[in-house]
Amino acid sequence: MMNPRRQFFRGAAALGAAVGATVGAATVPRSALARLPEAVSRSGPETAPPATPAAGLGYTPVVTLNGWTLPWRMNAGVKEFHLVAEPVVREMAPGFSAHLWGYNGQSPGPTIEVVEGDRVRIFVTNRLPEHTSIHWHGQRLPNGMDGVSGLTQPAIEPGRTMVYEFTARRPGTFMYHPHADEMVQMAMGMMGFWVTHPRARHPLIAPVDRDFCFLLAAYDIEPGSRTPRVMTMSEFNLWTWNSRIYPGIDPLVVRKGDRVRIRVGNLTMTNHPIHLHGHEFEVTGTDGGPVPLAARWPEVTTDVAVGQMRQIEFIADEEGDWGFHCHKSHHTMNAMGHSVPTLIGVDHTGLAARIRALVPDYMVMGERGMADMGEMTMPLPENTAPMMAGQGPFGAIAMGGMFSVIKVRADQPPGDYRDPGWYRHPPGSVAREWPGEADGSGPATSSPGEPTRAPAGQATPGTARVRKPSGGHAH
Ligand SMILES: [Cu+2]
Repeated sequence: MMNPRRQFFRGAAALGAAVGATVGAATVPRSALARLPEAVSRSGPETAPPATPAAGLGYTPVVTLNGWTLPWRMNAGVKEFHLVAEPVVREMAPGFSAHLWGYNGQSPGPTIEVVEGDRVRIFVTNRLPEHTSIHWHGQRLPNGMDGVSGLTQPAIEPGRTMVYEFTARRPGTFMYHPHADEMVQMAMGMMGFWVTHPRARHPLIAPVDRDFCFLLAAYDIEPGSRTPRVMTMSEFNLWTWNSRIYPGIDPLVVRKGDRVRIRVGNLTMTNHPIHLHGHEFEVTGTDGGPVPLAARWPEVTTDVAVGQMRQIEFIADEEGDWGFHCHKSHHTMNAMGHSVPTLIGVDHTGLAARIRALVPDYMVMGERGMADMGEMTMPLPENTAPMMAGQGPFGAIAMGGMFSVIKVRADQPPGDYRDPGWYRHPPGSVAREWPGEADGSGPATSSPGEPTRAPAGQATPGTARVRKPSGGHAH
């Protein structure tokens, strides 16, 4: 839940309290800490609705999937933020929490949302056991504000606060992350989103009705444990959006006809082809800026390479519950051992019982494929994510990792992000079981619009039956 002190924070903003800290990636004296903007913290993984109503803002506020936007205060025309780098507990899915590092109580950290031309001052307090820094990925800024420890600034030592200040010069989609002991700190979940909205109508940045953002992050957490292995380079077992795994990732709820923007940044060590069902989208921008109109084309999948950001846009004009996921099939699964042998087609008859006499919990997995895993409730170690999970209206969804659902509803009120529940399909619009014999013979009856009956006994495997427009049929 949002910290109730936030209300106080907003009140304090009106007072315009002066901050006496030294500016310029310099250490803030301890005496000045009392006057820093309050470090607002948040513990829950729920998706926070926009903090401010869109009216009067001049832009549609971004919604951070299973995350939130960092409040700021105005101080003599400067937007002031306070980030705290610290150890956090992140619930990745119900029943499974990880010990990560992040910002202000969460991994990823809160989204920083500003407007083109804003003067921005960000205080960064380090409560980690080692030094850190923050790099503002993609921003135009003075070199000394780029956040590369050792190269452009001294590292922020534990217990110290440093301050960054620059003007958000170009509108777009950005992120922030440490540039100090990066391998460890990003493997532990230190990252956050940054959105700069255009100040006025922009020829390449369309107004949208919904604007979502999330970061791709990968973790290697052994089943039953809580802390990521930081040395892992390729064998990750948790593929997350904003450090959440399906079914822990909230749906993206939109109103039919909305123009929807989704911003995605990749801080894993591999690429992720992000795929949308039921609609075509265009890539309208990257962390390099808006894409020229002549360089946009329709897609249903776009690859987000390592260290890249993509913003996609589409008109949500088809009602329903539409899958939205990484197309690498191993990235829509949760923790499992990669050493599980492929057993499809292997006859296990009688084998399990014989092994169970020696190993009581032994279960045979995978001889009919692995879909059974979605329905199986085998004994798991405490604090372990199910490998594939998620119950839908028709049964097990059997997905994990980088998967969510875009819920398009005609009756979803504008600006309402609450989950409307599962889609209620119009009668006759759901794939249905073929009523005939499983061996390929026809159904008992036929009618217009229904599959045509084949005379009993005439169908042979491999025979194609063609139904002509006249309603007759041929063999
Ligand atoms: Cu992927």
